[in-house]
Amino acid sequence: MSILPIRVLGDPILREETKPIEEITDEIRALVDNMFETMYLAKGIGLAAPQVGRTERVAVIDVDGAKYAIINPEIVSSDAKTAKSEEGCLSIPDVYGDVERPTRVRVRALDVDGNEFEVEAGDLLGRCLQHEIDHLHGKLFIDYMSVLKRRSALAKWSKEKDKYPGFIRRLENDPADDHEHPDEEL
Ligand code: K1U
Ligand code: ZN
Repeated sequence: MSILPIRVLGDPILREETKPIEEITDEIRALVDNMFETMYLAKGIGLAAPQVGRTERVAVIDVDGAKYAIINPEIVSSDAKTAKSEEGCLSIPDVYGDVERPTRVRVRALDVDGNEFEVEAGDLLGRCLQHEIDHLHGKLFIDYMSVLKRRSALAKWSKEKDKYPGFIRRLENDPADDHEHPDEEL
């Protein structure tokens, strides 16, 4: 498996609409595996394809062990009630802000075997599903912030962004993970 570079705010791919996946190939399954590995290393709870430079409609999520790969997801219903809570984004490191969203959503998607499933969720999982599906439509959490709060979030980002030349965030593997395991073959 591989750790994928993460695209950060300013890379135009984060603003593009994704393309539905017509056929779930082994290459798509490998992409999903690599996205999970990248998300875990980045200590995120979700990751969408545009964040790793891909235009396919797929995202991965793991909120407290509720683990999903969502292919061609759609929100089929959302609660009329909304709630505000703080969000972050692996593509806008160190910037946080409150986002108001429906408290619960029902999402229909395909899994990696092409089977349709639905998940209904509130709390952090419901919020994460909405955040990831937004990514698949070129929308970012900062788009929901008030003009003043977005301005201050972007001011913070303008101090951070030079750390990411070419709008690329390269994650560092923990060197402790690189030591050879005694049972591993050379
Ligand atoms: O898509 C992403 O950028 C991942 C993002 C997802 C997300 C965070 C917070 C609310 C909704 C969706 C992250 O995982 S950023 C990391 C983070 O802020 C976080 C990590 C663990 C628990 C809560 C937030
Ligand atoms: Zn994000």
